[in-house]
Amino acid sequence: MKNALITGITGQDGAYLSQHLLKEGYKVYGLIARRSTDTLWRLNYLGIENEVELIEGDMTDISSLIRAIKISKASEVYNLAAQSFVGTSWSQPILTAEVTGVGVTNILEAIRLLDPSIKFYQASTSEMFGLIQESMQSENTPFYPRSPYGVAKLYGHWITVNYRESFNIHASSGILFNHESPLRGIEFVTRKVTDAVAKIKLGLSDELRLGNIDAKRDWGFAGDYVEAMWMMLQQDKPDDYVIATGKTTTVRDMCKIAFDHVNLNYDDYVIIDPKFYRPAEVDVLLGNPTKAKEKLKWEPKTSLEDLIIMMVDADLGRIKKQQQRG
Ligand code: NAP
Ligand code: F7E
Repeated sequence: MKNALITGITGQDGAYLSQHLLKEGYKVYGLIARRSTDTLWRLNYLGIENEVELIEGDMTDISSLIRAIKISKASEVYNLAAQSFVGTSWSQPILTAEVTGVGVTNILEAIRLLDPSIKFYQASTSEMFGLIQESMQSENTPFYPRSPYGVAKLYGHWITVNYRESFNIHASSGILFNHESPLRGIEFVTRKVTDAVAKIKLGLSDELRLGNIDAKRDWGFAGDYVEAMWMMLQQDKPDDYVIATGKTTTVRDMCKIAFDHVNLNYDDYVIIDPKFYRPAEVDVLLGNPTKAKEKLKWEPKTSLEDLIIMMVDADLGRIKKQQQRG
């Protein structure tokens, strides 16, 4: 049996990746940061809370990472932990740099010191392309990050490449475009929309305040994307891969899909609120997943329509349950 360690196990991707690795027969360990509230709701939602082993630790505390690697005896480490909300990265730029950027070096150092044969996955992002330099972004497109988050992730990406080249570590960087699910944090635009649509439909709200709805994103389903992470670590050689659908859609059209699903007109409820504009915007992202298709045999399985409908239905179900509980 193989052991895996996931940092960020309580996040959206951490939950789906745990589920996938359990299905593949792994013993799954997760790094869990100390918080004053319960962070296990996603593992709970998937019914796997008791199937994973949690080890306390923090990306900014290298001794806790060394401890987690020793306890887990992991042969694969998936680094998903991050301050991952772009908006917050302007109000907490230094925390974002320390967790999302330097945190990657902390875990790579822990691997280098303990056992450089451990395979490593870094959760890189399409935000590194930012102000896009090519209309479709691939592994060869130059980067131009537009937020403190994007800048921190670019550091994480290059330090991963550097440890691969300097120390021969099997370290891969997945450049993942936006991926969503019913487990997405409520601050991200898709979930903000699907939650609001459910509340409006059930008479609990009558408006949805958004920022730049002309922004375009290449959105996929998180459940599909975690499979690509695992596939990268099963390759003979480490590498960088773009994971995307190859389709881009405006926030406005994504809203339409969500409202249409419950027979409402988005125009009657969406209010543009400049409070949600960003100091520097990433206007459009569109990924080219050809390399992942050819080398990993990975393909996205879920359309944006199916994804948004899945999320609206999950939010409707959640809110109805809460109402029944009173
Ligand atoms: P998420 O839901 O925000 O999860 C982030 C995880 O990081 C949570 O488990 C969080 O723990 C943990 N974390 C935050 N600060 C930490 C710290 N100082 N020490 C230890 N753990 C810490 O993010 P996600 O959507 O699953 O994304 C997973 C990774 O992929 C992230 O690195 C993200 O930046 C990257 N990414 C995401 C997307 C996307 O579209 N989802 C696309 C490209 C890349 P708590 O629960 O305790 O806060
Ligand atoms: O914004 C616009 C916003 O916050 C998408 C993270 O997982 O994916 C995510 O980052 C777009 C932006 O995701 C609102 O301005 C309009 O153009 O859902 P988001 P993101 O910033 O693309 C990447 C790949 C990551 O790596 C990140 O970790 O939607 N938008 N109005 C809004 N966005 C939000 N959040 N809220 C609004 O009201």
